[in-house]
Amino acid sequence: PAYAKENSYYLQKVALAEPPKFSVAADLNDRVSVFRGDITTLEVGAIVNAANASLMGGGGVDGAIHRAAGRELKAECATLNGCATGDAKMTGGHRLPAERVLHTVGPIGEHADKLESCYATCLGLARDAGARSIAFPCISTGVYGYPNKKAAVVAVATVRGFLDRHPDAFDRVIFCLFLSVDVEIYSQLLPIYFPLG
Ligand code: AR6
Repeated sequence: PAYAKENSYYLQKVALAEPPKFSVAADLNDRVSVFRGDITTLEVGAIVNAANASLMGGGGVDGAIHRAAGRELKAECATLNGCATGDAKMTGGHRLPAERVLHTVGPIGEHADKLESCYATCLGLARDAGARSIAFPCISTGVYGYPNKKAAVVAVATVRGFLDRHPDAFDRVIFCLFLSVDVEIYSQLLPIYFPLG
């Protein structure tokens, strides 16, 4: 996908222990936030679904989204011919409060380039569709087994890279966290990637 490449800089450059140096330091903090809870409750421009290649539903956040959105979502997904790992496809939100759903397929296991591509592709598609806000679950960290902290680094670094290049693309990018382990990890990472200045 076209959006993935431009963010690679941050992934190579940034080591966990070492705070990165950004050209834009302080003015993006108000664009990101953390929400702890169920992503299906969020009234945003787009929520992201951690789907599988069939796009026909499953467990975890995928199951929750399909239950909340209703059978019309599954009917729309059935027209999309599935989705490759690292790519994303968009549908309406149907009965969700969110306007759209970006269905992305995370890697099974630790494949940073594919996970980065999920985040970057969703951001690009949501922006192109006119969404002003987008909420991400912790893609691949459940059933697909990506280690939580390594996945969070990819997530936060990719969002940081995208917002550096497109600072006005979104009013808000939300990391929707479901587990306390992720709350702990993101509360450590976000001040590093989005320093207060
Ligand atoms: N809102 C927000 N986050 C949630 C919710 C929710 N309602 N429910 C679970 N999570 P997973 P994956 C968190 O397993 O690893 C499915 O069967 C969860 O705690 O949903 O990408 C698909 O069909 C975890 O932090 O997604 C695929 O087959 C995160 O969402 C496969 O699982 C992701 O966990 C995808 O696996």
